[in-house]
Amino acid sequence: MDTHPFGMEILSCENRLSRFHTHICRPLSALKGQFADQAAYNQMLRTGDPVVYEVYEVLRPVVAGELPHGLSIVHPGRVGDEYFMTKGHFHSVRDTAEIYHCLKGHGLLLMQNEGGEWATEELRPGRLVYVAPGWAHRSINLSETEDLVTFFVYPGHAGHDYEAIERRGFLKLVVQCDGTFRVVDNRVGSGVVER
Ligand code: PAN
Ligand code: ZN
Repeated sequence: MDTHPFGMEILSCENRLSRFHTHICRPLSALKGQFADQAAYNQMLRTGDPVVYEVYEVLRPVVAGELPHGLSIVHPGRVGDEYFMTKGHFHSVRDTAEIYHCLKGHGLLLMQNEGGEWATEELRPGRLVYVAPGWAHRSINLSETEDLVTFFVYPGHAGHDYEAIERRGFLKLVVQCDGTFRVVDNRVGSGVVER
């Protein structure tokens, strides 16, 4: 991989970077078990498999001094009352942070740590969120119409651990209620019902 400095553009109109290595599209079918309303999830899949989010990433060598970075685009939509969102993950190396900078749209970064604490931070254009080391994170699009576009950067040796979230979900769900969003308990996440 090239070890020289480089520059690039964030192409806002097209929601992409002028240079990147990977472009991942996550369709609804890739989020099996993540949305609480499974009947709504299955129903939605019967009529298609919409792209829930996309990621453009500039990869870097897997070492502590590097900074992989990219653009995350969560499309608008809901499964039942629950907004479209990313899978969410811990970093494999727990002691690694991340920065998200919102460029477009309106969303939430939902976070939780292994001690059972949780937090949300709103994402609006110009707003930055610092995901502290040890906190799992998921981006959620609260808009009915607009994409949620964020720029992220994290340490090169962080790695991604999806398993804990896939197994138990997040402690909280973010749902639409009376025209606004609510953060509610995830009864599955609390272990009351097995997913
Ligand atoms: C981001 C996320 C991106 C997609 O690059 O990977 O927003 O979310 P999932 O990885 O949860 O599908 C990041 O947090 N990297 O560490
Ligand atoms: Zn991350």
